[in-house]
Amino acid sequence: MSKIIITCAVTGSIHTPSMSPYLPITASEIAEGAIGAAEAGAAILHLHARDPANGRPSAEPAHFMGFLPQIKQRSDAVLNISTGGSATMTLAQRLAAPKLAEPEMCSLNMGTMNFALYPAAARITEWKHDWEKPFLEGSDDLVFKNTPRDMATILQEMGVERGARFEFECYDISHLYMLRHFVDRGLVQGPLFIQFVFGVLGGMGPDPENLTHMKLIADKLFGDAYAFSVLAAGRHQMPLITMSAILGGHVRVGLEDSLMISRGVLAKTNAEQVLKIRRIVEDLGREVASPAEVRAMLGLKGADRTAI
Ligand code: KMH
Ligand code: ZN
Repeated sequence: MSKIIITCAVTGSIHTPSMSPYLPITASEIAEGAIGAAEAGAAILHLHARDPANGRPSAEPAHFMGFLPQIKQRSDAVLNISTGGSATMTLAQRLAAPKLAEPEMCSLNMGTMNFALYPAAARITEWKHDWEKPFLEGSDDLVFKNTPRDMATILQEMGVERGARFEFECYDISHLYMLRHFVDRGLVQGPLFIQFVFGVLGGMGPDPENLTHMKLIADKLFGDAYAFSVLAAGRHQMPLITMSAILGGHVRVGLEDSLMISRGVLAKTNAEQVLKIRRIVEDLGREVASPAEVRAMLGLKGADRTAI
């Protein structure tokens, strides 16, 4: 089995400040969270930005540039900037910071879907900021738009024109066939890094059968031209990424995907989750890949060719 890639998704755009006091919000919190995760063994850092004043998901390049240079200076990890942003953002907003920073990696979401966050609102009794409740409750009538034209635009503007490689976010079997379509169109070249995403309400559920089936279909569609990673939301995170490690896949942790470190216990840092999965996978006999090894595995352009 190949060395295992640990990705850490530091803050995301799903969780809101009232859900955990440990959710990184300011530039220094995001930078410290990312650097701590890298020091713990994360080779790829998946990054979103937030408005430091209230923790709201932000597409502002200035908010990204508040932490990107620090992370680059203080770690060798691969910087992977989300092009997904939040479902509330336009594509132009979602691409503003990635186009400016020209990172080694970007995420690419492989289909339009529902991205339902509203069930979480019912569990919050005290709100820190006015925007949180409507943000979460409004997701019952929100479409996370990723049309083929949107995907082609991202592949062109981030891949062809800026040399980024992709974390292909696949929430469903249909997304694998869409990725195959873009391979056939010549807009995507291997080695492919495919993120199987479980437990988002609007995507596939966190059932182990879905993981084995996603792998079965990805094997059929991509042969040995791909590597898969797994992320799972909330309490499903550790069981499913452990299953990925057993199946020869890679793993993603981070407070973007789960706020917990164990049942009923909030994670205080991203590094805690990195260290937990690192202990598990090393006990299973997997060796953790370094950023340099990940760059070789995924054919990345190198940290010196970013604009950060
Ligand atoms: N939030 C995760 C479920 C993206 O940033 O492009 C998927 C994700 C999407 O990370
Ligand atoms: Zn993300």
